[in-house]
Amino acid sequence: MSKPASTKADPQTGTRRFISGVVEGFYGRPWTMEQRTDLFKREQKWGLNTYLYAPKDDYKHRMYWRDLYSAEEAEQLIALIAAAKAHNVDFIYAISPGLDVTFSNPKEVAALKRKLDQVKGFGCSSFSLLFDDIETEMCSADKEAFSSFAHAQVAITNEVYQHLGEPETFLFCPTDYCASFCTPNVSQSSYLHTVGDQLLPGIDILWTGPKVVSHIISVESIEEVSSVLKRAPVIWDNIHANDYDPQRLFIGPYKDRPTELIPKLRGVLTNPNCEFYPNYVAIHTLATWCKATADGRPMDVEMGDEQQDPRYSPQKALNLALTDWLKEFMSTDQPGGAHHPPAHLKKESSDESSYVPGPGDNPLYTAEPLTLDDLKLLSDLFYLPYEYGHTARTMLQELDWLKKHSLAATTETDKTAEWCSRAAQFDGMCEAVVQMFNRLSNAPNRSILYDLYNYICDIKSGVGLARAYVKTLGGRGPPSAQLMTDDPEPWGFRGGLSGEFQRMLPCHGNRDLFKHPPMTAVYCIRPYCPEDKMEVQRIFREMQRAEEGKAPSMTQTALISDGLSKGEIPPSPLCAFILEDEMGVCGYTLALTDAKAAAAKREISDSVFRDFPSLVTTQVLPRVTDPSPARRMIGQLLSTIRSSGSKGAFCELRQNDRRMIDFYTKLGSFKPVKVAGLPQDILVMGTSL
Ligand code: GDL
Repeated sequence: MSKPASTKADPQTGTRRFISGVVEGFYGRPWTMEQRTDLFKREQKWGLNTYLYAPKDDYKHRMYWRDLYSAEEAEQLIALIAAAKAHNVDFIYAISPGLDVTFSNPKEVAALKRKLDQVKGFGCSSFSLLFDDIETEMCSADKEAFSSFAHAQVAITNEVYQHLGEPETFLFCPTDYCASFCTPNVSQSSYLHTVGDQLLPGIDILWTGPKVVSHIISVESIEEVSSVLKRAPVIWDNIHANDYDPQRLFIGPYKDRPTELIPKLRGVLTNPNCEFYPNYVAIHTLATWCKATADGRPMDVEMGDEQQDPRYSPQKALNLALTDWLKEFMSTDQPGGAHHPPAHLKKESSDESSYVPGPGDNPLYTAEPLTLDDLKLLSDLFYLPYEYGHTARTMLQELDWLKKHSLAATTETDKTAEWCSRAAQFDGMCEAVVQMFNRLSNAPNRSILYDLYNYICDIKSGVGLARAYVKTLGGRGPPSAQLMTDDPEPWGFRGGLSGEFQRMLPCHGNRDLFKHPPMTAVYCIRPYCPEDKMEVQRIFREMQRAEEGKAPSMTQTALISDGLSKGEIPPSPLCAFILEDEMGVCGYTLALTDAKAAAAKREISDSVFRDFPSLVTTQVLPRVTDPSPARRMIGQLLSTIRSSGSKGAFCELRQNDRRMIDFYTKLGSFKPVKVAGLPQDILVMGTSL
């Protein structure tokens, strides 16, 4: 008898364990049974406990969800479920009926039960119903039977859950599975509220974070959604998913999810790259992350990154993963072992078939073995969806610099010494990519290589073109005219029709990750000083113009806080902060601890000041796409106001300023305040301190 899977309740403490592992939930070719079994072994070795079976393009998971499994398929699934058990991995069988199910038809509910009963008969005891990526409009029969789509989904899910005997693990994936899908937002989403209120408490809910592919998942965002869902979500993490772009692969570490999240979540399942073998890093680093707060203590004091997260350093986790992965690359997966050791290591052999060249013969082909640096470079080139690795960024920056500083004349002597030295360094970096490619293609483990092959070939060609271009700029190599027009081979114009379309779009190139790296933006929050007055005014005017531009016919009601932003009223001492990025001041927050005097001319009822004596105003330029710096800035301001003895603070917002209304709403603490006599276009939001 195998031990119970480890997501089940701990028999000693009775508490449910953190769900951790992998969801095979991507579009495209599903993994093979052999790969899945391999996955279970790894999960067990690395301390992960769950596998969610949800391959989007498997016939009987989604498109033909009603069809029962044939005897042959059943045999395979039974073996797979047994393999998961043998490795102490909880196998969760998911089904996606949402493409065409009629929720109100009892025959449909019966079909769903029949299918899941069949899988239960295969030895599976954990289940999941997925309603992601489906049409949200209900058919007329369902519209008659249910008051909303959420009600329909909840009804069928609760019924199936009870039919299966309330399994210990049962997951539900909502249609609005990330914040960006919620209307108008998470805290006001009626869909999520219905799910949270009516889904039976034993059912857990999947959530991908702020977006489908979330760059950052913050603690605040999880607290917000948990309060609506009335339970901690299980993260379905698409950070390493690559099914949306055939040129991208993600071999960077699990990152930008603070470990403080762990106690606030029910679990994390990563939905990684479609290619099985390159997921080594994705899964290994997730396992390291999950270990970070076992028992609430750092597992390995060495792992933490003092600056960022004391319990987990993505860089160190990556190094650990790559070191282990290298061993796997070097172990042959070919029957009989296909690896040829370098000739000088070959023992003299009497075996007729092993050829040893004679003195005048061609020497045998030898390739150097793959190194850890090769894998670090590979990871840097195929890092994460919102971030290139360090070397990749350097290469792009250098190419950019070399282009910009190349003189019109094309001879080498025209170039400065700096240009030449940087061009030589760039060439060296390109050569390292070629060498990495050569050593990878010699690696004994062919399965890993074949999964990587298209990607490394692609990057080798891309880098090769850039290299030739820099040679041309330096007056070496063929003139660029020849590079561009001389009847090139097809690899000279890459990307096919899709590439053609992309290059024709006006935004082509605007999203270069290295020019707008979301992660490398560094913000500084500092106290306001009188010299900032002009900058604050400038930002205020700029944002006011932007709002007027959106609704030009509306004359704007003057706000008390406008006086603060324009510098007509000075903020209270210590109650003003400035947000700066590399380009300069990009936001501010100002307050009056006692706003009553400033509001004297306005007819605001006294009750507002009784509950919220202080006034705050905040502006942030739209170039600050990351909401956290502004949140932190206002957090600092509120704590200063609190220490001044104030009970609460309010802000005035224009109804058409959706951006700032959204900002304050997402802070969570500010709530709309009813104020008698307020002009219609003004909204007041307040927070108690
Ligand atoms: C999605 C899909 C998922 C897909 C991923 C990345 C969820 C819940 N569903 O929206 O199947 O692999 O995006 O493209 O994430």
